[in-house]
Amino acid sequence: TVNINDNGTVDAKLPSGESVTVHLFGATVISWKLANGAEQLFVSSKAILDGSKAIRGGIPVVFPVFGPPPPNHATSSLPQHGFARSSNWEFLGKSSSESLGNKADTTVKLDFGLSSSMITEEFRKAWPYEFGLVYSVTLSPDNLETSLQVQNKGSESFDFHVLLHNYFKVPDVSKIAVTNLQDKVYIDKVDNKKEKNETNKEISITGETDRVYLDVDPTAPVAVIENGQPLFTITRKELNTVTVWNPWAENAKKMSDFGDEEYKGMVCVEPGAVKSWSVLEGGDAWEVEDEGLPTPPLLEAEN
Ligand code: TA6
Repeated sequence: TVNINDNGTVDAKLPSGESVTVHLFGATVISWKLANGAEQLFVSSKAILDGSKAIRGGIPVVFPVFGPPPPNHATSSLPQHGFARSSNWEFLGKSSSESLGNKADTTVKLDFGLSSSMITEEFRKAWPYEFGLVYSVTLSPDNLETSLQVQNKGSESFDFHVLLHNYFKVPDVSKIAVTNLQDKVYIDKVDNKKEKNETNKEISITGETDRVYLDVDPTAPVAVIENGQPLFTITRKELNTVTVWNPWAENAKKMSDFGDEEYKGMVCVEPGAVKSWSVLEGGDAWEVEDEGLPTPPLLEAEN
């Protein structure tokens, strides 16, 4: 079933019990539950959901710029992480497994759209390109897939970053690690953006962590593990960077929409294409995909 709710959210539930909720503000996935009702995403208890600020948690869609925009660039006067996560998207419709040609009702796909005519005057002035975004959220029993299609509807080419800012809910950040990033070069935003080489097979989070891993083979799954067992496995298509973030205690206190202790229950693992600008010629389109897989056996064991 799919419901369009009057609080600006769209939710879908599979017969087997899994569910997903997407807020039209930013097309932000704010809930993804497994059949046993276990919530997989972190949304701060202090998140603002009235459209006045990007939602603190879930899966914010970052476009057309990741991080603080660079100077002397078409994105320079946009806010950090661009406008997509802070704009009102429209629900384009759903397609369930029958129409996707799969087995009966094991998959539901929700489509959302944002185009240049829908963003605010302020954003359009800041980034005056004609574009169309179609963002798809596909729920099935053991995974959630998000994909973004970018269309250049104008005649001028534009360049952009894309990133899916996944906030994963974890029982205790001090007990988890992120794996499969060994030997990758990363930009350490906690250490003057120095480029470093990852030597750890398992990256534990013991303080403020803000690293952009570069040239990560999209076919190599990145996992969030606990006691050696994967909680989430993130696979990507086209997205060749992975950002790992946890604000830790001091920064958590500085964010009004982030509870002081909440950093202990989350980790961001953010697939993106943010190392360099992707360029889209007038009239062209570009598509990326990301999915985060929980591992039911552990989760069933855990829950
Ligand atoms: O993805 C990591 C990051 O770029 C961090 O540097 C931190 O700024 C985080 O995003 C959250 O950004 P936000 O604008 O949502 O507060």
